[in-house]
Amino acid sequence: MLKSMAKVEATRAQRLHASIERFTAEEKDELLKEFHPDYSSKGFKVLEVGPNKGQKVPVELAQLLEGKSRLQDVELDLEKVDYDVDVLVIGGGGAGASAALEAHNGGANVLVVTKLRMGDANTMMAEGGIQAADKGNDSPAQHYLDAFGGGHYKNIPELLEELVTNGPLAIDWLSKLGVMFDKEQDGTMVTTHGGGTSRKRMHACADYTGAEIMRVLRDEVQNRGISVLEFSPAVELLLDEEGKTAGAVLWDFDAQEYKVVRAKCVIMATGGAGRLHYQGFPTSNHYGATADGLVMAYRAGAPLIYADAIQYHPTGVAYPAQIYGALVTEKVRSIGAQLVNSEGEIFMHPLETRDVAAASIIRECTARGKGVKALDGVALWLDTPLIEMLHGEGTIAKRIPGMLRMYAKFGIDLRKEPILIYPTLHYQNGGILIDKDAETKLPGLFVAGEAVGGIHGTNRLMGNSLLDIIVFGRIAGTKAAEAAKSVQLGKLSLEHVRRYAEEEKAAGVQGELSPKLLPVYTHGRDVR
Ligand code: MEZ
Repeated sequence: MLKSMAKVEATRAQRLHASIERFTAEEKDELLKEFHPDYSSKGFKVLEVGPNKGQKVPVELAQLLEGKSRLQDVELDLEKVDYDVDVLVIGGGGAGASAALEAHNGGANVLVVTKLRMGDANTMMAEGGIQAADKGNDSPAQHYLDAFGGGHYKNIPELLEELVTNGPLAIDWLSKLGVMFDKEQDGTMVTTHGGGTSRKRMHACADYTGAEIMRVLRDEVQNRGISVLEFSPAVELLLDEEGKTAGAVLWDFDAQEYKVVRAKCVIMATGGAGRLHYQGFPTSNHYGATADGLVMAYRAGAPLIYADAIQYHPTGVAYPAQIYGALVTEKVRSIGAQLVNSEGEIFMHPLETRDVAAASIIRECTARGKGVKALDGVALWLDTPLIEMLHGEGTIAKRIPGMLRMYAKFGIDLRKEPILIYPTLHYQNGGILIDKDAETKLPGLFVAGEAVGGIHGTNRLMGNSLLDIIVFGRIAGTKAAEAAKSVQLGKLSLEHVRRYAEEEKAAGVQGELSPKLLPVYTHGRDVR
């Protein structure tokens, strides 16, 4: 490792202003097919039951989608309703909070339920920024083209249009609520590039963007007096006799008992799946990211889209072990750090889109044998001292203080030495299919945030996730509150869960108990 680091140091000055061509479309295609984990034949299983029967999903997700309901052998009295509300929001991250605020604005009686604490979510861990085309040289149309190309032209056009046209409004809404975006002396927003952007439209709060947004949204939910139940994950959706969404069953972690919520509309905002560790990858995700919303919605009949498209963030921590898999924000590259192999060579443009960058790093470490041994695997260098050579002393402390602090805890000063990285499981590009009102095929079920599929095609660009949680969170809240006004619910039912179990039995599949709720890190021993 030290010999290779010496090569990085020796080549730094000559690389300082070096530029490298982006890959051509053909090169990208080849690279992805050969090296991106989404193309692995081993990592996927074809579903045998449910609305996406016949389509492939990661094996770990299939285990849950084709799993056994936690309520399968439980006697529940659905006449005994513990909470009766207009709008139930499942999930306490940025999408859930935004949805709750707008549903509350719409006059609905809102209940937010969350598996861990309010704000324990991937939103909190988002670092580099939020995209919005609000500068003079930019436009939502330009933003659309960037995201459409990055998503391999598979983004659902009407969802992408909602995302980009609402971008400037989302920044304005957040600013007015109190989010402190980085500004120039004259008050204009500081904006930077991200992978695949043709304009500088990444707005940031240093490298704590998600934490700052979540701080403000959580405060606002609390200040409005919106009811929040923490440590109360939903385990199954409830439908009524006509098949309309009618609430959910919760598991109360403290009381160790099930609770019944009747709701005229439900907003699923349960986030991602990083803690399923697809193909053995580490993850940048928070502890609760176990695809619970996908499982519940799928079992109730809502189709998924692009559930086989997973995002591996190119720069996860590969060393030291204590923060293995944690996120090294893309902003580090956008402000000048280069990806460098064991020989001190640059091998790709630093701002390729994430799928291409991850595949290129994997190729360098495997087929080309130019990785650096780190812990039990191989890694590449991210040459961070270049940042201050380009922009002057103090830039790192000002622009990426979180990164500086994270590494300093382990005696690594990234102003002076490069860091070791490797792709980490970061985001599910796919999820539950919605329309532009954030509603699924299941009447009364809305979705927002990472649980949604289709907005980003099969590869999301940096900063479009913090944007989508706000845009579609707000849409879901507004539309659910509106819809709730005319909903007449019938008798609550879990008949769909029974029917799904029969379908599984007929197909001969039986995966794990699901939703998973919490990941297990006890080498096979479940200590719960
Ligand atoms: O959108 C993201 O995933 C993001 C901003 C991540 C990052 O690199 O900081």
